[in-house]
Amino acid sequence: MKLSKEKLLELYKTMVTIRTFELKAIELFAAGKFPGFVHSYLGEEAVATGVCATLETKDYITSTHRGHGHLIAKGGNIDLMMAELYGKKTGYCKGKGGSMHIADVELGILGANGIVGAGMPIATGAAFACKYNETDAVAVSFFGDGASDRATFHESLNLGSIWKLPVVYVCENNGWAISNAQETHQNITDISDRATAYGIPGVSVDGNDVIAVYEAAAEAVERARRGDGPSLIECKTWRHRGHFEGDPATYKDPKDQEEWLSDKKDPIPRMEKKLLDLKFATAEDFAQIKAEVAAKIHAAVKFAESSLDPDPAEVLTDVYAD
Ligand SMILES: Cc1ncc(C[n+]2csc(CCOP(=O)(O)OP(=O)(O)O)c2C)c(N)n1
Repeated sequence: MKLSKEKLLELYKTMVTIRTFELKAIELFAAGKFPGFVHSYLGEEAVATGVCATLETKDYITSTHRGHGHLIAKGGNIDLMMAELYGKKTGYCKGKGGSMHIADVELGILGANGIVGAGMPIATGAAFACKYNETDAVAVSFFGDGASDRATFHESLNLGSIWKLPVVYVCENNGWAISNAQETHQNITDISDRATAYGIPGVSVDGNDVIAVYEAAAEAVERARRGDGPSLIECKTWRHRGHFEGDPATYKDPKDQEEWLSDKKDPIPRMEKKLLDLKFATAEDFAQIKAEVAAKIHAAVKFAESSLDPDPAEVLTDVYAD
């Protein structure tokens, strides 16, 4: 598959947007600017970017507790996400949800989720609705290596496969489930092997190579859209930070950490090298893209900081269905 220069630059810009948003969120959270939790997606940008670039607005995604990158890659509104982190009235959930509950149903973003593994049945249900209503939309579920041990994973893949649903299960294997290394919680190396048990295609890709992720996702999405059922894609990656902001991640071997953060492995310098080699961009182009993105994130912080707090009288509004 040959990707155009424009598409490759778009992938690069999306990864830079996620990284810049996350770096700013980390900085603001450490400065005590907003409450709650931040589970940073730093280092995993290529996964959300590569997968969502194969999707259309009508398609659905379910996200995780580490969800800012998924929302950005699916075209979510950065101002509303930042305002939600700040707990402001203008935020995606009117300030009541915070980082782990952001959704944008119009854009097919069915929600971040604080419950590990909860997105997979939701995506499976969305895919069932797509098939039942005879739309050609597909659903994608993002989840971690830890979540792939949950019953929800196995039940979803079983139902998805038996009903041939248009769904793609994307495992973001960042090597860790909190402080548990993959080899301490599962007796396999490739999580994609689990696809065999459900009779669906399973593939493991370099999750820090946005093009490899895009290509695997494009094939799986096409398969789902033409009615041939689900696929499992494992993207092998690494989270740069601790499990959440505040976790010193002393369980990581410093050598591994150094290697994964090096220009050879980090998805963004890797993409820069690719673009330079192809002569699709120069160092000045990267600087310009980064400046544009920084201005956008700066504007989002301004929007959030100048927004009103929610009215305490509305504390129960939107909490219960009528
Ligand atoms: C059902 C459930 N069990 C446990 C937790 C506590 N918990 C939060 S994140 C996490 C680890 C998730 O690991 P993984 O699925 O690999 O995702 P990652 O954090 O690496 O992105 C756990 C156990 C939870 N939120 N929900």
